[in-house]
Amino acid sequence: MLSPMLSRAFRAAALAACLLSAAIVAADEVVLRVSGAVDTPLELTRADLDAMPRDEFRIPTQHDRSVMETWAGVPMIEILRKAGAPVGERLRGPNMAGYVVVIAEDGFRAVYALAEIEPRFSPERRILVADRLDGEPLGDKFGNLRIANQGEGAFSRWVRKVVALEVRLAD
Ligand SMILES: Nc1nc2c(c(=O)[nH]1)N[C@H]1C(S)=C(S)[C@@H](COP(=O)(O)O)O[C@H]1N2
Ligand SMILES: [Mo]
Repeated sequence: MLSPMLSRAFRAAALAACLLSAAIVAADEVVLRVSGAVDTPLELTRADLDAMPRDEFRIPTQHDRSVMETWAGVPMIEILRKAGAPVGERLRGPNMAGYVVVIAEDGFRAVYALAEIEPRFSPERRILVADRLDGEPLGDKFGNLRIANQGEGAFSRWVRKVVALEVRLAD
């Protein structure tokens, strides 16, 4: 039998381990699928995203413009390049009808045109597939990934709980 003190310590340690494992998200978990009009469909893990070119920006929060927060992640253009989507020099002619459907775990979807994502067309705009807020993983409210989009007035396309990007050409 454990003494009451030891057993209390044991329970505290077990609880701490449990909380810790919830906070640490597996690096090899697939967090983003990229499909559709791409050369190479992708299944990206957290480690893949960590190894890609990254960017961040500081922006007033949606609900209190006097508070700033920093969103960090992989620019969506980098993910499209890696998948072989028709961006860069290929973004012309019929590919000008190209767009990305951002799909969330809850079924919410939002569309970004390829020309909004491609810096050659939209040098002022920054669209991240963000995985950190103020240096921390996003947590339950935002899911693994959230679109963070600097350069528009509303937050409706800041898709939370992003699980997939589907590249399409309009009919
Ligand atoms: N997955 C998901 N993302 C979403 C939404 C949603 O319903 N589901 N709503 C959007 C809208 S309309 C807004 S205004 C912003 C901000 O939502 P929040 O205030 O709940 O963070 O999230 C956007 N992202
Ligand atoms: Mo909204």
